[in-house]
Amino acid sequence: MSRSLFAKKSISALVAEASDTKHALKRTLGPLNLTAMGVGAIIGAGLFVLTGQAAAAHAGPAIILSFAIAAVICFFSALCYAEFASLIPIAGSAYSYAYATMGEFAAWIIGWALTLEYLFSSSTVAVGWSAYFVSLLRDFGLVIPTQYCSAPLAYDAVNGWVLSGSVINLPAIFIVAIIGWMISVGIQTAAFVNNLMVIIKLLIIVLFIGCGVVYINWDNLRPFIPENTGVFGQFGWSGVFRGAGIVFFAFIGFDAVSTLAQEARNPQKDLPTGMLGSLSISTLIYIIVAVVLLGVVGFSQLGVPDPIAVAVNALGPNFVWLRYVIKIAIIAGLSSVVLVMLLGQSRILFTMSQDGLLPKAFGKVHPKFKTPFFTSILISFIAMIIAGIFPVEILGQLVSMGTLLAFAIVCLGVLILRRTQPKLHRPFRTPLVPLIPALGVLTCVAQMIVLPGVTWMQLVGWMVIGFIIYFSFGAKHSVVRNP
Ligand code: ALA
Repeated sequence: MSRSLFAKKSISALVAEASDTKHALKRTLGPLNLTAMGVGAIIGAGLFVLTGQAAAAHAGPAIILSFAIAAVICFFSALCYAEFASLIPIAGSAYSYAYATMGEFAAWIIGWALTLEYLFSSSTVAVGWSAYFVSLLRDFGLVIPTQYCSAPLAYDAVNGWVLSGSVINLPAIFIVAIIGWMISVGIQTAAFVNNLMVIIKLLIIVLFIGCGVVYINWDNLRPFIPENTGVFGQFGWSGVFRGAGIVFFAFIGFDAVSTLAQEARNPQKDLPTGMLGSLSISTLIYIIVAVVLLGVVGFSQLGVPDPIAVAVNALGPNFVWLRYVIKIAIIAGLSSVVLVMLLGQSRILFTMSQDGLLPKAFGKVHPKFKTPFFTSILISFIAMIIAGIFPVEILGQLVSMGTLLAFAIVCLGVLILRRTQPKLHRPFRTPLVPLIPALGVLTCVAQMIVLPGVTWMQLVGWMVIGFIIYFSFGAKHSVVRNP
């Protein structure tokens, strides 16, 4: 039994499966599309919602430093992802990398953790989308009653889970439904819509920077690291690190590019470009936006769900038009995150099914749309339910937990494979091995340790569900174990 848990798939078998025409997805994505998919997944609620709150409560102007720290941690993982993606360009992403290096059980754990990342982040961002959408409608005099646009469940440290009095978050369900349908009926349509939304998102960010930069009051950025209040995490250096933990969410998504491996025209070269390119673009944007945001408005005013809107208001009456434009663009920008995350989730389950770890229906390609139709519809439905009933903070922390676990295992995988198969031809090589992967593992684990106890409990609960599914189905039907 224990030997079977460590059953590995050879890299050549993995690569051969990807070219199996019976389950072939359509290869249409080039480097630009892949980079756009990365930017589509990365820039979202982290920038448009969390930046202000993390600055106001934890880091002050030094949120700029928090972004830089979170970026460095993500680069460690991205460089490891890039090596694997060029070596094993499979839609299963980190799940497949673990299958090749650590065996089936580790692969299952990572696949299940990735579900926390992709499925739950699409729901988290849909909840952020709902807030901006409701606020935009309100600007036009249309009011959705609060009980139909917020979560019926709430969590607080004292009482645990309680009913909030709301009924359901309808706009969050609505956006997942639309995007879920879009990804189900064709990758080209989805990529086109994503590109459009990414362009809108980038244009508005450039517009915000362009308008805001002349209004920066450099005094707002002093002192750069406000003095600690005496409580760990409230300003000072501990606040900078706590801020980095929060804005880590803003970088999640570059790895989703690797799940599109089987739809990339030249995956070995273009996946590393897509991942590292989109992460670099996003890092640059985050730091510049943070400088402008905090320079225009003092950090103490930014503890709101729509910090960018607060900064635009501060620009004065000449910029009233920008308020509406910004909200519309942010709504588009958040939609693209939901889109790429749902895509990523469907591709992971698709691959797990082909390995026999999930029922065959998950691996079926629709004859006309050439997409994993059943999986796409099913996960969209589940994401709709999660988005409709859960509050955003709980979802966000859970996403970070699942992502960090996946990142740590990928970094560990690079260390293992370099030792076990040093001679493999790696089209992209992580630099400075073992330093970079080792730092990747350490920094991810350190960030996991500081996440709240409740998130750990949820991770354990999630994993227990995963183990039940694995031992009752996956272990019995695994293709590797029962050839
Ligand atoms: N990085 C994505 C966002 O910030 C998940 O919305």
